Amino acid sequence: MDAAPPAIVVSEPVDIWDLWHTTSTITVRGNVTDPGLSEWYKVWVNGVEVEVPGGVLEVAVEVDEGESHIVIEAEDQAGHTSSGGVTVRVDTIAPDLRVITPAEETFFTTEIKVDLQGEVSDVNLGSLTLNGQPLSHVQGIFTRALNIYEGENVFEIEATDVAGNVATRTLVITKDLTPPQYTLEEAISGGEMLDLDGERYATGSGDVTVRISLTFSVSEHTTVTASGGRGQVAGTGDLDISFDLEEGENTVSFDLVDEAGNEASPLVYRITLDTTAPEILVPGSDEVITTKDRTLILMGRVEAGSTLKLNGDPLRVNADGTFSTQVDLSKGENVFLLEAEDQVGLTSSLELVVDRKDKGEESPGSGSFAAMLAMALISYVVLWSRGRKT
Ligand SMILES: [Ca+2]
Ligand SMILES: [Ca+2]
Ligand SMILES: [Ca+2]
Repeated sequence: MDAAPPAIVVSEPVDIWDLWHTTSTITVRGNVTDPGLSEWYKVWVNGVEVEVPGGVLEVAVEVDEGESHIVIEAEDQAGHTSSGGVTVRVDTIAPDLRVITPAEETFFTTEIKVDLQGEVSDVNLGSLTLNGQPLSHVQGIFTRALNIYEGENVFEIEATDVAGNVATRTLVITKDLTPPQYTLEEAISGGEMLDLDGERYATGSGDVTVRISLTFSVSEHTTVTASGGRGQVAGTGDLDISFDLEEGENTVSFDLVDEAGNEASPLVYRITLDTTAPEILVPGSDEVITTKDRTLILMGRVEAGSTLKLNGDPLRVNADGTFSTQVDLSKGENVFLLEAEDQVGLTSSLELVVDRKDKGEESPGSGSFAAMLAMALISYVVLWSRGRKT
């Protein structure tokens, strides 16, 4: 006769109030035996019948987040029932740990302190630490002024719940007080570069765009910005910026800034592009000049900075490009050859023919040729200045 109900013994998990599990699948192990020696008995775990071969109980149970009781029930052939179980605590969710300030976790600064503010939450929050030391919080809100030293500063904030789930935020704050250092290399395409008394000049055919490439070899991560929307480049090592030259003076300034915001002293890059041969302008030179005078004041203008030769001999040119000289005239046709060379070596020439008539001969126009020439030159110079005004 079967007089005793089945006996339930749970060996795993152990019911300890502060033992938390980090998984929702719990393996229940134990023994269910029937001292009454029924031919058979049945076992249920959380209402689901399970096999207990040889009385050995081993079953995986899905439990909810938080505290749950796993119920084990048994019934023998004689109708005796018994129940047992175990209470388990499950927390599978790591703390929600957020850094509100600073806004970025990795950045550069020149500051001596950075304010840390953040928030942590977990239904079973355990500890909160900063670099391994306790970090106090009020209802999950924490604040701390972080001291920042030259170089890299690493701050690890770690929140752990009672089950051992961990959330970590790492701040890498680099303090940098040194502006970027750099060396500069220049290259030109579509033309040729010249150094004239320390000033940069470039020349070309005028048909091909002349382009300058500057390579900044920087000592650290740097952002290089060229003025006038000519480009921006950021990075380490060699940083290239290229831009087209316009005829005349090109002035481009470059700002170099490191990641902490330190600025190198700005580079002002100047280069003058000259692809134009020096134009020689002598009023009245487009036709044969006739005069009865024995001398002629030869006046005109050439590109500033050019050298000028008159029939092979150097002729002084003023800083503004004007020139003037008195020439002797022979009877009949006098040919004057003006040859100009500008600063970049471009050349041009102008031939002037003056016909000196005898005193008795008719000469066209009224007044002296020199007066006519002077008038023409004045109007020409006015026009020229207007045209070149910048
Ligand atoms: Ca948790
Ligand atoms: Ca720096
Ligand atoms: Ca020129």
